[in-house]
Amino acid sequence: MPPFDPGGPDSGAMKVLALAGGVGGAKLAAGLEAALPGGDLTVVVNTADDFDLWGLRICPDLDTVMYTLAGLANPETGWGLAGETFDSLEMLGRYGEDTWFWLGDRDLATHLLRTSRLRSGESLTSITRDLGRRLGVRSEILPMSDDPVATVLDTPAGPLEFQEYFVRRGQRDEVRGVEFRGVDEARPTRAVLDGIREADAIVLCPSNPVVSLGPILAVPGVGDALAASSVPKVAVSPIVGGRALKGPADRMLSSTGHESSATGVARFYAGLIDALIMDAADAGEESEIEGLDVRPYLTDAVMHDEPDRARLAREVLDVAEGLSVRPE
Ligand code: FO1
Repeated sequence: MPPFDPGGPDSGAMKVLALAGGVGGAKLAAGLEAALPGGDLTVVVNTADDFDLWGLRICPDLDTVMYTLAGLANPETGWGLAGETFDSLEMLGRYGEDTWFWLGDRDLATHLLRTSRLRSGESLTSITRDLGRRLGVRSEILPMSDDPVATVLDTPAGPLEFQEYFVRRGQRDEVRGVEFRGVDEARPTRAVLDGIREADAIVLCPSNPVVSLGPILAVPGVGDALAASSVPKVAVSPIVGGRALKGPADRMLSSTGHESSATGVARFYAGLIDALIMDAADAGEESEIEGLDVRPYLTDAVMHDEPDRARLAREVLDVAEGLSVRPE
């Protein structure tokens, strides 16, 4: 890709819809928010990692995006809150509970309130919007559906629920297959469909294609609405030099029959995306990606800090704008 031109067209006026999972998605969403004026970014978030613990509904990806956009995220882990304490968890341990999932004291407030409001019949969309607003988040954060979906992984140790696999067992099991339990019955929300319809550009954040963006695309009506949209669709590869930037996406792509490479990511999203932003480490794969009818753009796709997020986000918007003025 030619060097980014900060004097290019003004992307500040665009309405962008981003699809995101957890930490990687949240980082690019933060960059996109910085590059767009308030109200112009909608982030549709994976909820198939959600689960119940001690009667509380935990939505890790929604919270990771919300805390990140609120400037409250733990900078070391990317999930949870900065400066968090774990006294409640320690007390649960004293009662003999298995404290494998690190719920912080302040984070618990989010789960308590969300669970209580869900039990009173409020939708996850409405609760998420309100919590985000209360934390001062400018963008719209939307769950992919208000209906529960659960990722269950087929492994040699048997079927594992996502957090069981990811946190409790430290991603050590080989994933042979993936099921999004409940997805066929999950309904798309009006908010997500409106967001897709109103977007000037759609961004697939550098999240795990199989278990983070896969569930969003599998919600009946959502994948179709995204495919039917004629606006530019740009994905950012979470695979750099054949390896996942974070988490098990590389191993999971390979073990589920895909390729752990930028080309593998392009093939995963082929037919949906117009362009793939990939790291310069993957130079040499461009012609294969072009053969999939996906335009490759090489850049530094690793986000170490906030300036990296903002730079990558501006490059994404620049590519989307370039595609929207492209003659047919
Ligand atoms: N990830 C971990 O690796 N270990 C944890 O103990 C953990 C706790 C946790 C608590 C709240 C929250 O919102 C997220 C948390 N995560 C933890 C992250 C999360 O489970 C995963 O990053 C995502 O589900 C994958 O996107």
